[in-house]
Amino acid sequence: LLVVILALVLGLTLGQKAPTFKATFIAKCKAFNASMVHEDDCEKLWGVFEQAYVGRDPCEVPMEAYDPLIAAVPFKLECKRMMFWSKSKDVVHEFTKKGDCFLTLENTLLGSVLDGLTWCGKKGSSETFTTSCPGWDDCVNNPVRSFWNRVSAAFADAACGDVSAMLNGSIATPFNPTSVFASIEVKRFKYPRVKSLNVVLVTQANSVTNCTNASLKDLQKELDQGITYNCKEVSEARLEECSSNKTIPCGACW
Ligand code: N1C
Repeated sequence: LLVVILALVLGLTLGQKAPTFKATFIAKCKAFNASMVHEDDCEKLWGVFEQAYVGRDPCEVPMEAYDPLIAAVPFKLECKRMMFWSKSKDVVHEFTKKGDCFLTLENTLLGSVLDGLTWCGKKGSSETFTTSCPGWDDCVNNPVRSFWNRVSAAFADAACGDVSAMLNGSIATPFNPTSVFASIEVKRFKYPRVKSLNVVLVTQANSVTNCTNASLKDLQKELDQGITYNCKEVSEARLEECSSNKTIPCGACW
């Protein structure tokens, strides 16, 4: 009997049509913060979002196409606790799950709804496609890349005080000029709104990089005059300890 039930459930699950991109967007929007977002707000937001790319050539969507979306969702967050990252997505989100220490873009409505998704439009169509869309590097003005560029710019514009950034110490160039962090976010940090940039360089046993890395010198040169720069090497093991051990207070990990 168990086998039959299992087979039935599995068959049903597999047989189900994948939810449309719109349905995923709305469901993730509603799930984000039920108390903050009204149900019809998510429907409205979808309308503003799809305007950016629907009916357009998927290589001709500039970041400005998302200006109305950004205007519709102002960042109402504590600017002092913002965390940026580059090539360290998994470890940073594992760490911010701990709770109230830091906020990443994925802790905001737009970041959480669109994280992990792919979408594009087509000339002469009013549909949203999720397959055969241009990849990140296939063309500069693709819908996904332009979205992250635009929303990251807005996120960086909202930062204030002491800003943190988790960078990857296991690669030769933790501050890569082509990354969103380097090409968009750092350029938007302005003194005196932003007082300091505190780099957490995540290291592993086989790490190739430390805080003296040449690309981090470039980062310091890029910073608006007046912003204090700090860098600290923190092992991935230590970060994991901090995420799992709730007795380590916020801010005491490094
Ligand atoms: O290019 P990156 O890193 O430097 O971008 C990370 C940087 C962070 O500080 C975020 O604020 O830019 C923001 N950001 C995201 O929050 C984000 N979530 C998911 C940028 N990109 C984001 N993604 C996806 O990760 C996006 O689709 C793109 O492909 C990667 C970029 O990650 P990266 O190169 O490690």
